[in-house]
Amino acid sequence: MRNMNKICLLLASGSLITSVASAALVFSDDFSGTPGTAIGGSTADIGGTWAAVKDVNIGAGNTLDTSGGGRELYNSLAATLGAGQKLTVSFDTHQPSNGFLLADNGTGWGGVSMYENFVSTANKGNESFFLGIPNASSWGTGNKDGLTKEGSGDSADENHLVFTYEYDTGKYTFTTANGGYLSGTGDIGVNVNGLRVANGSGGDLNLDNITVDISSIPEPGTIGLVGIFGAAGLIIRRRRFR
Ligand SMILES: [Ca+2]
Ligand SMILES: [Ca+2]
Repeated sequence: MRNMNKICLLLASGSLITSVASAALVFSDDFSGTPGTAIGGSTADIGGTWAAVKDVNIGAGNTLDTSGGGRELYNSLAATLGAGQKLTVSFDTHQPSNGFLLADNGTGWGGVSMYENFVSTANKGNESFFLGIPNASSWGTGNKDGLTKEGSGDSADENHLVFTYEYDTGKYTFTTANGGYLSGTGDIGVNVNGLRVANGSGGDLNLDNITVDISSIPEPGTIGLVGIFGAAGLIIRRRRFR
């Protein structure tokens, strides 16, 4: 009976480990600085300092609104995605002040890209995942690191976009607020550590905020087995030394 109690305790501690293996915000910015001041040189709420190749000021509604030209801004995450982990990128959007969410010339684009091996604007590393308006269509993914270039069918300006990527499997999903859903398998083992907001060819986007989360992918099966074998090992050792 005492041994059963010990097994229960060990199993309980196993499940505790699973729930503690938690999520961590590695980037967050809501552009809550003074409207009209440059985003380049400002510090994200979580993450690094925005580095601008083509800068833009904080919009009147505390957003990053690319309206008025091509923008190109970079930032770094507080941690690098690695083995056993899942990346979740979320951002909320509004209609750009110039109204051109979808470029009227059929080639415009705009979005948030996740970068691998990002160091600085002089040493950007690789653009790994493009998330936004890939080419004058609807919210979707770009053809980077195994992602399929496709639109979700949802082109609403007011939106909430969420991208997930599993480091070990390459599996990704992209969802929109109005039922848009894309999924697939991209490259495995992309060491995401930075991001870029950019637009071009007449496309625009208006970002209210961006958050990036890195979480451990729980392996309850493995942890459960470790718990059972650990308990069994303890009991066997206790019996031998009696
Ligand atoms: Ca803020
Ligand atoms: Ca905001």
